Amino acid sequence: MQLTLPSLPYSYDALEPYIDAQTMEIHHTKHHQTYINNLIAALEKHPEFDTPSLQDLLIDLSTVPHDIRTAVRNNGGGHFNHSLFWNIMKPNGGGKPHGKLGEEIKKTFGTFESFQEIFNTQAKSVFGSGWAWLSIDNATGNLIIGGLSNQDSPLSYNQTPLMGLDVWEHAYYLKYQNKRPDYIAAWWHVINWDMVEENYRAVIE
Ligand code: MN3
Repeated sequence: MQLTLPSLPYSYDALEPYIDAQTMEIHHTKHHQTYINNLIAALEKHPEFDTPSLQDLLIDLSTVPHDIRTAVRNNGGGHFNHSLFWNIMKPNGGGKPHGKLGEEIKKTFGTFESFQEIFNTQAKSVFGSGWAWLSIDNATGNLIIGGLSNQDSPLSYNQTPLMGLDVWEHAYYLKYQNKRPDYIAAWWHVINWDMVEENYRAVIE
């Protein structure tokens, strides 16, 4: 399992003005790093536990020793979710998805705009800390938009995440304060649709 902080594929100020450099740096070097540190500390309590990949760990949390299961759920989820989050953003991103994902979004939600509206509503209505997700429901193969609390990962709910929006206050408070809807609106300008499409293809192909 990769238990080191992944490098960002762009600089901390690359997503300006939509996401500010200070937030990106603290989010990456402090928050994400802390999830990794706490995950390592939890797993060290059970050296006998044959740790699978992070993904497999989150897919089936029931294999995790009981006394560290919550720590693994929170911090393993934090590590996985943030690793995905950095990669589905890029400078000069945004626009609309093309290719198979674009087609599937239209098939499922009617138009890109209605998809966006449902996603925004979900992101705004996460109570407290959590994420909004676009995932594939593994049981049906359908696209699904949902909100999850804390660092829960769609992986633990029989879903495969394609993209997620971190709506913890630490993701936006320095620049947007209490105005989560403004942060959500700005975020659409930095989505890396090529990567979301790649995540989609990895599931369907
Ligand atoms: Mn975060």
